[in-house]
Amino acid sequence: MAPDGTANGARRVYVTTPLYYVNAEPHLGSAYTSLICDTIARFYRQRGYDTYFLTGTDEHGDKIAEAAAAAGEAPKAYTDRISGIFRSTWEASGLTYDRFIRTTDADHVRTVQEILQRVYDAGDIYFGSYGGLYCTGCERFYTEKELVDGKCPDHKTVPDFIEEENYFFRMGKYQERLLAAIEAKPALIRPERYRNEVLAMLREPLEDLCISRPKSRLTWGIAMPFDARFVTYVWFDALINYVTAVRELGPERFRELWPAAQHFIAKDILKPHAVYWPTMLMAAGLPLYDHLNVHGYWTVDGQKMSKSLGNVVRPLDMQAKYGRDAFRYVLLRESVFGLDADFREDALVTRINADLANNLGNLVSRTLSMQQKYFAGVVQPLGERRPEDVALAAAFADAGREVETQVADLMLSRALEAILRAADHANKYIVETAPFTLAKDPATVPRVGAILHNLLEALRATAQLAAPFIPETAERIVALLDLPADALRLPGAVWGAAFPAGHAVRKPVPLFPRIEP
Ligand code: ME8
Repeated sequence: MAPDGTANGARRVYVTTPLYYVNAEPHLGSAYTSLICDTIARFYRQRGYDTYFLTGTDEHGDKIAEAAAAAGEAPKAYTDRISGIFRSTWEASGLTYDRFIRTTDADHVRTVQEILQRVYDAGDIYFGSYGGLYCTGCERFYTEKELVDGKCPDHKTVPDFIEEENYFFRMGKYQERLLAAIEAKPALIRPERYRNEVLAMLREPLEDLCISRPKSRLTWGIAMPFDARFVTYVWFDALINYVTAVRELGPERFRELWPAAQHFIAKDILKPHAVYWPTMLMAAGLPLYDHLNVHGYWTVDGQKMSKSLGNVVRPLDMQAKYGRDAFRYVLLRESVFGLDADFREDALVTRINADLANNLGNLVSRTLSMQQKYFAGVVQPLGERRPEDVALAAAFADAGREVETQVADLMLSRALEAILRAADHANKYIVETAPFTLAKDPATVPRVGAILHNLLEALRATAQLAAPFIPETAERIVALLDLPADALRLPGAVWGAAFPAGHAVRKPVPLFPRIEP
């Protein structure tokens, strides 16, 4: 991996979420992947990278047709409605995506058909008959070996035996090439545990993939361009969205952005992204994505989240109750990328109080209130730097370096830990330098001004480092400091150069009021 975590060190990154099925509304799981992607996109944008961020909805196939029927709606009306809920939820969550794509969009339908035709013309799609165990929930055939006690491991239902004529993609033909690609680039699929899982899958012979559904059984799909009696299998359709979005930007943008693609998914959809998708790309003559980033699963109070258990966590409810940044902070802080995590509302409250109210919030309010009290808000000269001032600046420089390496490795919780550690250092600096005591003696008042100036720099540095993770808070801090919004851009001003002589900062307002548990 290039040190900056992106393709060949080219300062470009193309971030994608999965296209969520419209058979459910946004919940903790989809919010988590989307928030991670937004954080990564903001992070690289802040560093001046050419960044493109894609999200959207997956709208074809059996599962969606069934959900529409259950809701008593036509598929088109149903998918318009639920897709709209996803879009408005992400907008209300402050996600900075460049496009919200739907698999029913005309440009996507066209791209899928073009790729199908290309692969067909190249001889990698053939017509044949197949009988197998089919899980409607997963929309795929299972081998006996993959089933657990004869049931789908995900849906715990017994798959139906289905035999029919269909089109098949010669996936098996690409097994060796895929293996070689994964071996040649260790970070292609990360973290390593998922790479190993894929390598284990590829130790078994790779079968061809059934990529059509007869219209007699399913009409809600993209028509096969070479045989109108069939629609396209939903995964062969949906995965192509990642190409559709950047292809629409023109050939040059496609060449630039596509090799910088970083897909973010959870482990549930590892096989389609790590096996189907790269082999499809090979057959279509396209380069592979840069990284497949796979995270774990959230449970709620130790249980799988489900409608029937009534424990579905809704992002908009959480944001209304605790605030956008607080919810976002907790999800990013309480999980290690790649591992499962458990969501508990009491732990969320503890985390908000400890990190955001006590540590970060206090630092902001103490600094700004002393600045008001002793100097009517006006920033004082920095004076001669003492060892404790140098140590404070160094703590933020260290945090800055740590944030870079941790984000490149997707360790967002560690990056946040580093930022909060620096903020904690600043709180301790207040205790140790005791400006409130020094302010009582006119002879030491200039030192009070210098201490507070250092603290204002600490606030600016905190806002800058935290901006991709808790963007609204970062903007509020910068507004309280009365600095222009571009103070959040990187690289930032050197320590001591951000506040011109005579600059005044605002009165404090509480950023994160303590929550009573
Ligand atoms: O699979 N914890 O859509 P989907 C963490 N349409 N993440 C979770 C989660 C949980 N409990 N539940 C869901 C599909 N997710 C296909 C994708 S892509 C071309 C097509 C997140 O609506 C996580 O990102 O079932 C997971 O991979 C995704 O939602 C599955 O979304």
